[in-house]
Amino acid sequence: MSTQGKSDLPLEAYWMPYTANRQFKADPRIIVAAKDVWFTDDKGRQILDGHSGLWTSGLGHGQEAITKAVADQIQLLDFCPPFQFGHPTAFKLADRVLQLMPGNLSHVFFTNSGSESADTSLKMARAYWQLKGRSGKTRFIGRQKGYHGVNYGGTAVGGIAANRRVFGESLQVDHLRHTLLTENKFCRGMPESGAYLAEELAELIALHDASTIAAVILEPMAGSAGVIPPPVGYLQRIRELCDAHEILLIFDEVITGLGRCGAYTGAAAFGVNPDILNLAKQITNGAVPMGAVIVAPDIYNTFMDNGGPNHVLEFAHGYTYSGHPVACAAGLAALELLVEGQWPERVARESSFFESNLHDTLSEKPYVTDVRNFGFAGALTLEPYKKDPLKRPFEVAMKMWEKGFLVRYGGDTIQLAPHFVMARKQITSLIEALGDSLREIAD
Ligand code: PXG
Ligand code: PLP
Repeated sequence: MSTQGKSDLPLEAYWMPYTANRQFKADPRIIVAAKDVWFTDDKGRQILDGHSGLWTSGLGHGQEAITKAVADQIQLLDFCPPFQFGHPTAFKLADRVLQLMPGNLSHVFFTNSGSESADTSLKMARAYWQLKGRSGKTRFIGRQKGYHGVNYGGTAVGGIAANRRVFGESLQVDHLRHTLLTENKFCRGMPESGAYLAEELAELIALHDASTIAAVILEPMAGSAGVIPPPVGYLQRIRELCDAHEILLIFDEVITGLGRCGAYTGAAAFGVNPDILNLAKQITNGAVPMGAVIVAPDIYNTFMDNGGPNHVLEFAHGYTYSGHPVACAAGLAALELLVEGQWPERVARESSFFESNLHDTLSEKPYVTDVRNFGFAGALTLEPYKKDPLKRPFEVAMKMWEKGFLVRYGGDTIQLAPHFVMARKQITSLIEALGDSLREIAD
């Protein structure tokens, strides 16, 4: 069936985010409905969602318990000022989130997105050291290929060149080398080799001195850059160095959090606990925008202990929509489903099926130069056209859309993120369609 055809929509006014606007408006891909693992497009076609929305909706779309919780909440309390006032659902959700968090993480600050979580966590880290009387600790360390959203702090610590270079410098940041090593190509799950790259942190500490460094921020497994699982032992060594030098460790778990890695957090999956852990996306199953920053007791207590008189606020930060009642209701319902259905456990059990299917079907296909996976996340790197690494993934994704499958393409990669609830035969059909698409663009 042709996917081409004029749209009746007024396409011009909307400046679309992270989108090739000119190409899209010439050949629009309009989604009008979603249920379970399926989208419906404006031609009435059923599209298998191979990316859980945008890593957001692992439980499947249109979950009735979430829809109902949202409807009930909006009728009861559509808005509550979050500054100096509170509503029950925010406290309940914070408490529920904590039960799923690793280590001693103890307090939850709500945001509306992963980008806001990133900037909130960076501001917390700097303010924490100020309050401790260590005001020189202001620098941050990120990692090449890291993604921490699009606000200024997240852009500065991020390490995807195309997302940074036109925006100028803002924070003082150094970047660890990424862990995408040639020797690990086609590795299944976590690579055995590469923990030595954590020693770069020791070198940066020697260069700047720990007295100038506030925090290291990392995705435990890089997501947007195309699924880069950490080498065995790498995160452990980063944690040791942070402890030895009194540097906070922030895990950006916007993708890895709440099931994708076959555990409630990447921290739990990889066995390393951060001081600050950022969530978004899956916290409401994508139904309502929301993010969260979860901190260790020492961080919260440092703010409380240095807050001055009781009527003075301890952290001059917050969003109009922090802990929005409708988002909190969606979050409570989504976490209830996640836990009741034991979906992270299913991801852990089924990840070897996904892994072998992905590697066995796609490793030898045209243009595939690498395949990587962990949990229910997988990516291919494709051989670039001369001077244009972006074009081939675009062509493959368009071929997939024609066939009735949605996959994410970014940089020189194609990314797959099956829903936690996706049936084996649907996973197989997604991966086979990708293999066919690669063969067809090669013809
Ligand atoms: N941190 C991480 C680790 C993310 O993956 C953000 C922060 C920003 O979240 P918001 O909600 O502000 O977008 C993200 C978002 C991709 C892709 O292609 C992934 C994201 C965003 C856009 C594209 O994988 N993740
Ligand atoms: N800009 C102006 C003029 C505002 O009044 C506000 C919030 O009151 C903001 C930006 C920040 O908006 P938000 O709290 O939704 O991030």
